[in-house]
Amino acid sequence: MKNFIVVCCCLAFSTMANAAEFTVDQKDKKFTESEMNIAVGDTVNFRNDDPFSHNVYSLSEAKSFDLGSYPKGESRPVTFDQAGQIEVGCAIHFDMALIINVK
Ligand SMILES: [Cu+2]
Repeated sequence: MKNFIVVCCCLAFSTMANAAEFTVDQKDKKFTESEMNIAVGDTVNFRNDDPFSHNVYSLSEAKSFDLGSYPKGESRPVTFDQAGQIEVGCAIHFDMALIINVK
């Protein structure tokens, strides 16, 4: 029973250690990446690097979210917990687009 508990703790720790964190800037009314590939459990920080507000949202089935609007210098994270293709946009600037492939 003691060994069983030790193994479980190691598994939980390695899963957390494998999760990666990325940052995508919003600069000149564009996402600094147009497409990115990440793994289930990874987090993307969306940072506004323009001198005006941006929004970040997605209506995709694998991850639907709305981070609201926020000003320059602010960053908000999203953890992607399900595999799929996620289309990310800005509700203020309709031609801003980013595809995230979660595998
Ligand atoms: Cu925008």
